[in-house]
Amino acid sequence: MTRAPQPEARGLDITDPDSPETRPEGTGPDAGQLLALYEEMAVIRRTEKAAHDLFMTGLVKGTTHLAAGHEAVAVGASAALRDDDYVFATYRGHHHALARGATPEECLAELMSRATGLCGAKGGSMHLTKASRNMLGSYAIVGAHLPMAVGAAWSARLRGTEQIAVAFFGDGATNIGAFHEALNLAAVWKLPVLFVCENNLYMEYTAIADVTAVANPAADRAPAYGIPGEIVDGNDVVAVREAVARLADRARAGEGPSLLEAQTYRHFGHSRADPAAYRPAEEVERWLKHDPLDVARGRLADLGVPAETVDAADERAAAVVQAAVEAAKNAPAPDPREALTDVWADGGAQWRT
Ligand SMILES: Cc1ncc(C[n+]2csc(CCOP(=O)(O)OP(=O)(O)O)c2C)c(N)n1
Ligand SMILES: [Mg+2]
Repeated sequence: MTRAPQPEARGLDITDPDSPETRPEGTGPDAGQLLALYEEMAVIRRTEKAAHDLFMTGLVKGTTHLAAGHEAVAVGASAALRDDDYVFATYRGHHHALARGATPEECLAELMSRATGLCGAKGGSMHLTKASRNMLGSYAIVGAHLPMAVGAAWSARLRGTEQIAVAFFGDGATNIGAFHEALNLAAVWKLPVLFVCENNLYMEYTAIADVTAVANPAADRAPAYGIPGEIVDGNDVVAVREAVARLADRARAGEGPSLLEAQTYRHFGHSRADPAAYRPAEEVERWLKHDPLDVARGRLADLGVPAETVDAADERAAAVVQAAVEAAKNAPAPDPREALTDVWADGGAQWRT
């Protein structure tokens, strides 16, 4: 099959780190805040690398969809949200669970089916959920959680809480019916929901450009629903934070939903041992040079933060994840008697009878 030309981002050139589009002006975080965001991203990167290594040694069963490369989307967005806002993610959702307060130990234990896992080993890699922090799940059916986010936003509206709901999804979801249904209903009811597409240029093994009629698969669909559709450099934590803060304010103020397309790239294949050989070497190289951690390092240098200070943050992240790997490895398997707990809202299994 002939590959269609790759879509070019509107007004965004990832090869030029100093372009105004990749370094937007405005009220960015101060050095301390940015260093904290950097460290969060470093923890996610190392957790994903650990998940990969544990999978390769047979300690993670099933499959994993790693978000290494997508860190700035989760961390930037989370930094702009209230603690009680609702977050919905996909099977590529480790970064969102971590950004919303799950610990590396909880996540890795869940992947290794340990009793101490985030969901007591009932979820696994594709279903990380931290309900206590309103991270209401990771969903394996492409597009399925967008209408759920609309429901959460509707609930917030009815309760008058000024919470918003954020649905993170991949570029592939933009060709799914549920995406269009969710956008339409959210727009008609002016609900406080933010749709964030993590456009990493590929679905499983197919380039989104090969099967999509418009160049920007999410943002270009927004006008059809009369809502704002923006593109942001998804590898720039500051740019993501700024865009999400602005669109979240809009939603909280009753002005309705928005669609944000965050351009990013996955460092691993789609899942498990996919070597992603279908991606052109030049494309991979270009995106790896635009690594979210390096972009943040560049911004920290601009703010006068010495490289050793950033290295120290990396070392702290490495120590946290190393300790998490050990703790998860040493954690017990779940008790079979727990198999039917926490499968229903009241924690019981009465619904079965
Ligand atoms: C409704 C549905 N169709 C097909 C699949 C199989 N599938 C799993 S992941 C995936 C690719 C989705 O790509 P994208 O939305 O771009 O997300 P990414 O994996 O790039 O994060 C597909 C087709 C599925 N899980 N659900
Ligand atoms: Mg994709």
